[in-house]
Amino acid sequence: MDFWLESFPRQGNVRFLMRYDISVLGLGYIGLPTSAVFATKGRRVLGVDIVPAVVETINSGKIHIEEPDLDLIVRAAVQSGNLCAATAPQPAETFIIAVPTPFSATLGGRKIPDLTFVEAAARSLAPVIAEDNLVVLESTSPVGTTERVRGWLADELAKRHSAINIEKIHFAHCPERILPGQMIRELISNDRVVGGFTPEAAVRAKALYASFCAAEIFITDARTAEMTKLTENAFRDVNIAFANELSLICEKIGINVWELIRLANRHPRVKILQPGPGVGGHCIAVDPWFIVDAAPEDARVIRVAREVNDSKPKHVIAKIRQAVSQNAASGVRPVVALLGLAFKANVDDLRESPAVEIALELANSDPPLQILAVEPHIHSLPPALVAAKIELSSLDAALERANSVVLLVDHNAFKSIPVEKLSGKKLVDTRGIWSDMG
Ligand code: SAJ
Repeated sequence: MDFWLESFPRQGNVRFLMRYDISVLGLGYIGLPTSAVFATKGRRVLGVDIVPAVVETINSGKIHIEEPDLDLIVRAAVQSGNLCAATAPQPAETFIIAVPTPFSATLGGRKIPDLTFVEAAARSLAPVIAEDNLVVLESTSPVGTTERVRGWLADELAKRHSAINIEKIHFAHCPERILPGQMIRELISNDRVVGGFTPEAAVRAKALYASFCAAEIFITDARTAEMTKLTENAFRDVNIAFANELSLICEKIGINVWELIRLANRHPRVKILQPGPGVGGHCIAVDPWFIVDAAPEDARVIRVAREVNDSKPKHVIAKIRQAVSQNAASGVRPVVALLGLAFKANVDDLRESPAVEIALELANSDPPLQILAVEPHIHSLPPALVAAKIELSSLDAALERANSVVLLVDHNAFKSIPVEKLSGKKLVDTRGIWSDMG
């Protein structure tokens, strides 16, 4: 670890500029666990986030997201002195970019990737980068983004008349593969794919991740690594779309889709995923569009799968309206309990959640429906849901008051609801946990 006199952090009257082993840009669902795991392996890590509240929370040893065991490992990392956070990068041996890559606009029905955050992160390195540094792009990105990161940094260095030679900086893509809800375990135990802009960059990146990754690390070029990550998520999306399409077909012809899939999956080479109210989160609902954007004429199955999954919330809304109209017809004022708002089971993450889409659409219908949302993983509702007059309720209170109950997320908390608490209510089960109740 090197020190220069000048700035950060203050030590008496002298200010030191510290060079970290690793600096991680973006302290969200990927950057924070990655930073903490490196820090617990003895690396001196600076996490960088543009949101001051996030930086303060982490520096006080706490976390701003919900993920099993993450609080323990962040607290240990901060207390050891190996992890701290700041709002701007400092010099480091290695920089890891783990910022969001959403889509920005829709063009002819296609969603277009938005690389604004990656570009800003790449350019922000110009004041602190040094020759022989390694820059790793972890954010899931369209093919060619690692090369663009290099281009943005080169451009920024040129603007600053920097003497640093971009040829002497190493660039690699090392996409994360961890599953929310079991991130810490998967960070250590999942195989990784590392793609170098040059073979030397790949070797450097492999050595970096080998410090904590107990599984195999495979080396390739940056473009193949980018496409590998997109392919994994597109594969899952297509498989879920198949299950969602089956659920629509089965509903029409009177077959229990959950039983159907259970039976079909007894074939040794069949592994169908589960239907649901749609596909949410910041990965599977987004990444396949990066492939469609790259080759719109050829990515036909991938595109249709996205459309099938995106259309599922509308179908669920229609089913709920049908249940509610049956309540109304029998003279009862409809009160709808929506069980779950998160994008999937046992997480607090509401990003791109089909459950939120369904809740908002129902609450804003004419005449508006009274909606009780039950989400045990959050303490308050996001402003849009509050504005729509949706009420956050406990499970017991919601089951007491509602005459229609809709299961949107298969949280563990919902799996043990006694049958008698549901009797006499209209039920819509989008996850198949009550499917045997008829
Ligand atoms: N879903 C279904 N049916 C299923 C499985 C999932 O409807 O059978 C829905 C979920 O309810 C959720 C969405 O799909 O709304 C996505 O959930 P997920 O658990 O499939 O995936 P993510 O988004 O939490 O994490 C994925 C993972 N990718 C793959 O499994 C190929 C993870 O390994 C990646 O690291 C992550 O995307 C990412 O960051 O890209």
